[in-house]
Amino acid sequence: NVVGPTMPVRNPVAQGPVNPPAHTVDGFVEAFLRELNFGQGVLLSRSTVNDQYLALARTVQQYLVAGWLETGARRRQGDRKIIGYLSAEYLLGRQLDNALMATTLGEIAEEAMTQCGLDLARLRAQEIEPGLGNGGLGRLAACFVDSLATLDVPCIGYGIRYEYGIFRQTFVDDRQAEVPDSWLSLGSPWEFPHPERQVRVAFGGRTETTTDEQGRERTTWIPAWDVLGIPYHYMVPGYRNGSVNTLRLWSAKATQAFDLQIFNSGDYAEAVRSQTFAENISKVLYPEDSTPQGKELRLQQQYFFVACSLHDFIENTLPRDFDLRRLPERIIFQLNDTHPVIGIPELMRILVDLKGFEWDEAWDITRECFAYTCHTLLPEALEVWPVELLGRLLPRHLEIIYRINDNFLDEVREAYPGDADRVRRMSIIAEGPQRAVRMAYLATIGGSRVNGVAELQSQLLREKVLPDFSELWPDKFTNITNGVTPRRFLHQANPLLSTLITEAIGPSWVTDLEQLRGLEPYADDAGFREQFQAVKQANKERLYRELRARDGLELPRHAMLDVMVKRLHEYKRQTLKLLHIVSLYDDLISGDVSPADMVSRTFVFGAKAAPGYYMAKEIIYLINSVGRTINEDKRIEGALSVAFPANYNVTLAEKVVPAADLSEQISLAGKEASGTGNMKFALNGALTIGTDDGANVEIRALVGDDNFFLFGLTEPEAEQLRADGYDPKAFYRSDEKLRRTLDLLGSGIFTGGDASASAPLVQNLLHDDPFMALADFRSYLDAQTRVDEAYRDSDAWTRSAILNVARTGFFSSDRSMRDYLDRVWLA
Ligand code: F58
Repeated sequence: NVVGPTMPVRNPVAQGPVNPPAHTVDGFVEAFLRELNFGQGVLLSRSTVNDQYLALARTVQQYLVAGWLETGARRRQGDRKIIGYLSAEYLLGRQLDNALMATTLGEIAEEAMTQCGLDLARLRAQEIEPGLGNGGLGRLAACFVDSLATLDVPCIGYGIRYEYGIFRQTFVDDRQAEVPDSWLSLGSPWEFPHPERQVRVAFGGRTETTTDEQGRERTTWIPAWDVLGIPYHYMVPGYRNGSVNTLRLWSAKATQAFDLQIFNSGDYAEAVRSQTFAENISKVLYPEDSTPQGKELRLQQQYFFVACSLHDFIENTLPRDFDLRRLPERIIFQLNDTHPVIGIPELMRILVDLKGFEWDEAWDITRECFAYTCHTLLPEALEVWPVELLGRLLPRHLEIIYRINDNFLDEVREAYPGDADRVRRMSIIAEGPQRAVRMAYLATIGGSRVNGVAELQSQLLREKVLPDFSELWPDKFTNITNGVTPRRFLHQANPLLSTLITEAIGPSWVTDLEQLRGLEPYADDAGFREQFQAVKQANKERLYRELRARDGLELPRHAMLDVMVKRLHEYKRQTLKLLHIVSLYDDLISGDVSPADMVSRTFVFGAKAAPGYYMAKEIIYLINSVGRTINEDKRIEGALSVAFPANYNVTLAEKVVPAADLSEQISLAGKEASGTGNMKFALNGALTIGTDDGANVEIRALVGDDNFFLFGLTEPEAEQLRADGYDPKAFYRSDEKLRRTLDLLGSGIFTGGDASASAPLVQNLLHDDPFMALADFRSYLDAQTRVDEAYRDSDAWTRSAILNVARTGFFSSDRSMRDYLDRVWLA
């Protein structure tokens, strides 16, 4: 229960880190009890589950810290180039499991907790995951830092320590309601605050230009206000290689807590007004999606974390007298989408205004220090900042952007004499409807490389989004197909499959995922197929237990598990999935198909809608309404059921993905940049029904047409249809099944008899349907019929599932990282 101060302090005066606790159950128990007693200040007998969780987390950290300190020292001594990953989002997921896996402490911790009379699983469940991201983009950043640590590549992940991450989703009367995500409320054992390494970040004010004795113009920025950035460090352990990188997230703090005079006068609210204002900067992650909003604070957030990060690297990470002309040898800042692009003018400001560089030399350095990844194809998702706003918040940066633009447009004029239209098209400054800075253009001009995240998107990026730039600089553009970490999404999330794989091909696939190829012959081995099926069934039951405990959902044990989990967006077409469900329900209640003849399916949805995205919220409402009606209808004898657990997140994904039979990747072709959920499902042996979009294209090429259900318009076909004047009504009129399905959805039977409740979506589909769900409906239904047929032959299905696992090793984020190293960072 209590430990005395018996542990010797090993080398109190040494330079290196002290030794971690012994890698034994006894060593673990002792370290754990010390954390509980001295860290939490409680006895085991009086401790709460939260005390125990916090002590456990700190214990596991003790084993990692030596590697962390040693890695840091090694990095500082060496002169390797560092990857500065700049990302406004990191969707990390729970840390404890990951740390146990990285340190091979899983079994020791389990036994140690048992010896203390505790249940490791219960303590694991106590952790609130840091949801510091919206979806794919934020999760990708988390996968990338995992892979870089595993590859022992020097990387600092820079971002924002939001006090509130992505909102917690609940459903009230089938509609989404958002609750703040107070992930820090019970303590955050994984972070190391460093207030002494605070950085001051300025905003607003004006600039002044003077001429020095040599006749050179020098500009000074006289800001109006400032905030402090406090770094919080997090360990990013590599997989069992002792290497631990750092994630450095910035928290905003007011330069002055309050105005003492005003406070003493009794106006307490006014006394802390400026503090509240400043600290709002890292208060909450903005889940804005449809169009960028919450504008001003968002730009503040972006500049805040980028300014902190650049300062941190140049002043605190580089050796003291480092020659900044050699900066590109030591750092490449990877811009995760346009959110950190303000870093380009910020580095110019540092070099020119603060370090005295000439413009041209500073520009040559800057361009080598940045590279840009674009994660979208939707024009409305490309960030632009009104000139008025940017100039008000960052007057010096706006001047710098103008000068970058002037120089760049001179280059364009020289390359294309007399082509004024091209100059206007390529300008960083959009002239109308309001003057605005196009951040993707700034990133393309100011970076050494631009990449898309899957083959098709990279091609469309060159041809449609940035065609003038790819014509001017064809070599600047490249593709790097996304990947996911096999540690979290296969080894950790799917321990049963992981064991089965290791028994077949040995353990090294975990860091060399192409080895999964070795499973191919097992697809034809009946005994292996049986084991594979048993794993899938066990994973389904694990999910059902979880959904029962977490959401009170009761699901049938034997049904095809048909899963669509991703952000809610019209282009991803959750609506098309809904139409499929309604059409099957129609088959049943009209008597066309008897429940016994239908392949029973359980549909699982997981999706958050951006709070300001009206149509997305209507879609959530209708999924819930349809689901409720179907689940309660006794006539269909449980042939169909729908589960929409609220608050889908990384933690739930780790249970959902391994259980799925069918993965829904049904975006309109040409809209999904890549997708990464699609990769996770295939790697866990789900078959994909999907369009020719994003990384689906590459998944299908690898797994083969026989092991993938393709449907829908291709990107050129969708473009053509749009050009010809897309009329959703025409599809409604000519396809009876579609008509019945939409009529049923709009009839009110799902919405308590109130037809008007489904009208916003139904009318939108009939009259606008911007993502062509009606055009793809027939093809989707046919593909789903093929799915049913395939599923009836469970042996053949399992064979396909195994081949999906065997052939998708390409989608490891380790491979993505090697591609970035080859084509971007060390190119
Ligand atoms: C996603 N973008 C893409 N954005 O949609 C997906 O195809 C891709 O696989 C993934 O990036 C990784 O490359 C994405 O998740 C966001 O979450 C935005 C962040 C900023 C606010 C609006 C949503």
